[in-house]
Order: sequence, then structure tokens, then C-alpha cells
Amino acid sequence: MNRVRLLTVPAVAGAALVLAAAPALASSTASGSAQADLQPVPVNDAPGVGQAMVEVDGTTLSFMLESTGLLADAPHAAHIHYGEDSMNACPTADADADGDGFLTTTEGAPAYGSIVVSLTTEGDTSPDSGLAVDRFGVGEEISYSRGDVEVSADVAEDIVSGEAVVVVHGVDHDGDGAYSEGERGASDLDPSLPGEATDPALCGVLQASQMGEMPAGGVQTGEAQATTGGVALAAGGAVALAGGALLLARRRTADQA
Ligand SMILES: [Cu+2]
Repeated sequence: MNRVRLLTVPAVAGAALVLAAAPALASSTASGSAQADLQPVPVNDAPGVGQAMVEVDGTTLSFMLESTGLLADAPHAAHIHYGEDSMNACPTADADADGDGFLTTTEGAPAYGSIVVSLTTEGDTSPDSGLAVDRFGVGEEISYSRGDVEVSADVAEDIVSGEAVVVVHGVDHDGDGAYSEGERGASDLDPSLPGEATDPALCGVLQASQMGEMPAGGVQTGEAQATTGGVALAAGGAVALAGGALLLARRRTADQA
């Protein structure tokens, strides 16, 4: 990389070039894509898996969310979480601080932070819609996407930098086929809802793909960087394909069970 930088110094030495490159760099800082492999949250052990993909273009975001195996006929709230002081990670079993055998959304917050985007199927996507249970995916097989989600520049940056986390909620702890208070009790987020409706089921860190780190002005820095960009693109494509195949394989297993 040092060698590349040395080679490009003469290219950006001209003031005109620097001025021309500035707007392109500014608009590309929060652009890129990220994907999350959604796995069951420890302790809650919901029987499901999923995948999320997010594309960021400035402050506009598009996303795709898929999950399979969660409680049938029940809404599954889903969000992008982030916290400045959080671990930017999914919780481990230690997060069940009180050891009651239920890992609540609040207990997971030190790992993944709070809601920054509500991944609703329509309408508002702000944290205000975090529990808008009539606007999330429903049931065992969930798959939807949106392309018109406006976020702040900070949130866009957090996603592109690979620090945001996708969480899908709703766990039928007692296996009675519905969200019920039972032993789990009321939700820590909204006492009018059973805790089962809001407990985190699936979680995955939104890993930024190399593809998103290729600056729009990269062409000006010469052939060396263009080659690197090509390799990164190929790698990103392979990851996406592998993720899709994995999900399909799991789905088949679930169908057979
Ligand atoms: Cu959430």
C-alpha cells in the first residue's frame, strides 16, 4: 500500500486535481454495503437463522431481510442497532445479567446498542417505529426489502464502517405457539407487550464489504488501485453467493425437520 501511495503523490500534487477530487470523496464517504449473518441469540436459542443486506448511498439506505424458523403467525420486529459505547457485537450468554434464562433486549444493549433504524415493511423507519408490530415481517418465513430509508449521516457512517448490528425479535420461550407472558413476564421495552414479543431472537453484525470501501474517485489514482478494486468486487460477490447458498441449505434442513 505504501508503494501505491508513493506512486499517487505526483498525481494529486496539482491543485486543480485536488479540487476536482474533493466533491467525489465527500459524497462517497458514507456509501457502501454491509451484510449480516443472523444467528440465534445465546440463552434465548430461538430456532431460526437469517440474513440481512444493507446498501448505503449517502444518507439513503436500502435493505433486504430474510429469516426462517422463527415463531409462525407472529410479527418479528427487526432493527439496526448501534451504540457509541456499545461493543458493536451480538451478546454472549453472559449478557443475561440476572441469570433468569431469558436474554432481554435491554440486557443485549451493552453489546449492540439501541435502535437506530426500524426495518419496517412500510412507513416510518425511525426508532419511534421500533415496536410497530403491524409493520414488520410475520411468521416462519420472512423475506422483504425496501429502498427508500432515510438515515442520518452518522448512522450511514456507522453502517458503512461495519459497527452496526441487525437484531430480529420475538421468541416463543415456552413453546406454546404464541407470544404470551408466562414465566417470561411483560416486556422490558413496553409493559403492554409480552416479553416474548420483544426478546432478541436473531443477531448479526453488519460486516462492511470491501466493495463499499472503493472510493468513487479511485480511477484517478491509477492502475494499481483499480486492480485492487476489481479483486475486492470479486471477493464481495463470492461472499454474497456463499451467504445465499448457506441460507438455502439451512432452509432445506428446516423443511425436512
Ligand atoms: Cu431491535
